[in-house]
Amino acid sequence: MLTRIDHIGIACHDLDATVDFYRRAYGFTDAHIEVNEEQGVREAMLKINDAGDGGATYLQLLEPIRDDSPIAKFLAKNGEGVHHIAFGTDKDVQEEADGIAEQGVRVLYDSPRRGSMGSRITFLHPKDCHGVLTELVQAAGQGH
Ligand code: CMX
Ligand code: CO
Repeated sequence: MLTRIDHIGIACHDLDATVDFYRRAYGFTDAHIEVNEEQGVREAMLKINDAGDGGATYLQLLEPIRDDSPIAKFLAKNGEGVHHIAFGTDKDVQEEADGIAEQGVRVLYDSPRRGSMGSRITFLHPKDCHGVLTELVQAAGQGH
């Protein structure tokens, strides 16, 4: 079952400046920064609140580290802004994705990949989700 918003992904040109904006404007100071080579990003997860299922809700700020990455392509086409939404699941993320695929939604990965903070992730095609690129997240240590 999808139990919460795990995060909203936001594409930005300058990660440090964007993190600084969210810190100054809203006081979001709990930031986890990491590089995900496979996804081609340097990213910050800003924690907004804890959630009842042991996970939490974040803003994910994404800066491209390669010109051919999905975030670089998105920025070139649209500029900065909301890139995707991510739902947290309380079960195995592949099992969750298989259930959604039965509704005719294309799942982008054959098997889950590594997301922020040791999570397991997959994506649903935006064209099958009324224009919203949608990520499914199984938080580290959850859903078994
Ligand atoms: N939201 C909504 N629509 C999007 C989109 C987005 N983020 N990205 C692309 N699209 C739309 C485009 O507008 C385009 O529509 P039109 O044909 O009507 O113009 C269509 O999808 C194809 O777009 P494209 O620019 O040609 O891009 P690609 O098909 O090469 O890639 C996608 C799109 C979703 C398959 C690719 O971005 C992807 O694999 N994403 C998953 C991985 C990812 O986004 N990683 C970064 C985040 C990592 C993380 O969250 O941890
Ligand atoms: Co994400």
